[in-house]
Parts: sequence; C-alpha cells; structure tokens
Amino acid sequence: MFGAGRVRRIGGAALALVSTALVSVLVSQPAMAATSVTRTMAWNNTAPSLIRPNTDYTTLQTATRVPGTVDGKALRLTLPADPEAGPMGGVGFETTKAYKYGTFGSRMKTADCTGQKNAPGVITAAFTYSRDHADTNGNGVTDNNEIDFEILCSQPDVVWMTIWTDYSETSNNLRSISRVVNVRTGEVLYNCYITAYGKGCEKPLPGENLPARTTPIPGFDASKQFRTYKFDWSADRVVFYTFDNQNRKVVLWDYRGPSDRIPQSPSLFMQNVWHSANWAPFGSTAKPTRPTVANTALIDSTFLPQ
Ligand SMILES: [Ca+2]
Ligand SMILES: [Ca+2]
Repeated sequence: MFGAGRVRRIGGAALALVSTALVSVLVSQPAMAATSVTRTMAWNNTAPSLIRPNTDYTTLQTATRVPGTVDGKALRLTLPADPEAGPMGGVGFETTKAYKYGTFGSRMKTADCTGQKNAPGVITAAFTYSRDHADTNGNGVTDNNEIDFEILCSQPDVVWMTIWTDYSETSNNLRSISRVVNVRTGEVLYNCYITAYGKGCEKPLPGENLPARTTPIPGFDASKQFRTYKFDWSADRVVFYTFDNQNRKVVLWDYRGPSDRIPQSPSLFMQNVWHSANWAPFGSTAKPTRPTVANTALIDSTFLPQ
C-alpha cells in the first residue's frame, strides 16, 4: 500500500520538475508555538499574494455561490480527465513563504469520484513540504520534510496522515510514519514507521500510536461535505485533527514519538489534486485507474501560521 510509486509523487523527483521560476527561497523563520494564531485565507479573491500555482496545469480560480462554504466562495481545483500520473500532472498550489512549526490546514471538500468506474486513483492532499533535500538532520539519508493529509476519492471515509523526515529515491532509504483512520467509524487501520520499502513496519515506540481509536463521526464523507483538517506542528509533537458534526474537535493522531522523526526544517504549505496509478484504497489490492472525467476539489479556506 505504500509502494515506491507513491513516494515518488513528492519525493524529490516529482517536485524537482517544478520550473525554476517557482523554486522557492527558503527563509528561516523563528520557531513558533503550535498554538500560534492562524491566518485564514477564505479564497474570496482569485490569487492571494501568499499563494502561487505549482504545476503547469493549475489555474487558481475562485468559484462563487458554492453551497456549504462559509462565505459562498471557494477555490476550485479541477484535475482534468486523463491526467498524467503523479503530482506534477495534477493541479495544486503552494505558499510563497516557508514556515517552521505552527498550525496548518484547510476547510475543503475533496475530489468526488462517486459513480466513476473502477475506483479511479485521485488524491486530494494538504501538506507541508520542504524542497531543501539536504541532510540537515545528519542521518545519512536525503531529507524529505513533509507532514500531510491525503484522501483518496474512492474511499472518502478514510484519512491518510504521514510524517516524513527522509527519502532517498536512489537508495530506497526513507523515514516516515503513517497513520490511516476510518474517520466515520473511528477505527485506526494502520500505524507504521518505515525505513525502506518492502522492509515492513518498525516496532511502534511510545507516543507513536495515539489515540488507539478516534471518536467516530457518523456519516463522515470527505468528498460530500466541507470538512476542516488541521495539524499543529511543533518540534516534539504533531497533532492532526478534524471536527465532528457539532463542530467539536476530533483528534485523529497525536504523535508524540521521538522528535527526530518530526520535520525540523522550514517548509511550504501546499494543497493539490492528482492522479496516482498505484495507490489503492486501504484493504484493496485493485490497481486504481486513470480517471476518464475531470475531478474537482473545493477549498473553502486555507489555514496558515501568521
Ligand atoms: Ca537526512
Ligand atoms: Ca471561502
């Protein structure tokens, strides 16, 4: 389920294809408390100055009179029919500045592939990411700093979360811990730290698999409802959460494991919609198909540190 093709969507090779005009200059930011005040971008204008598209296929267009939004307006991210596989064949944006720690997230309705044949592989994601593929943490593996939410259109009750620190495409060495939760039932489907593809999970360390279950959210469907997804990133903890039908906070993952398994480098915040050719729904071995029609995610708002 975590095949190499999955990581290549983002692990260096994919985002290295971004044109040089879009390559960011990462500026060190002072450390922020995880509870720092959040800036809300409501997407009530076409292109906030903090944001730029990051693939050739992206046009940042605000839709109006969108049901379910707070302000009637949302960014429409439409993945065209028959896209190339990988994030650079998708649509997405990134911040123009980098952040180190803070609260990030989005209120969004993810791509909906209800009624499309053969479970098309379409991912909607919201994540921090650093293009500084150095070895700042000094563990001998190329750094890959990323904290992500990802949702498959064909399994919209399930949320995938991953904390990355390292990934080397050439050596197949990586460091990432993932958790997969069925948000509707509260069942934790998967919680796994890996150091190489094909090697299996490491034994979980204290604080890496909390909470054991999450509070169920009846009727949760990421592709049918606007939902808020946030994470609080700090040096020694990452807390992922959403909100239930009464707008109460529901923690999906409270990572308090070793801090060397948490990114410690300034990162951009990104959101995208893209086609994965090999990321199957959890519990399925069916190879996802290339979508034959357009798929759209709607972003009501994006949350960033101040
Ligand atoms: Ca490293
Ligand atoms: Ca909005």
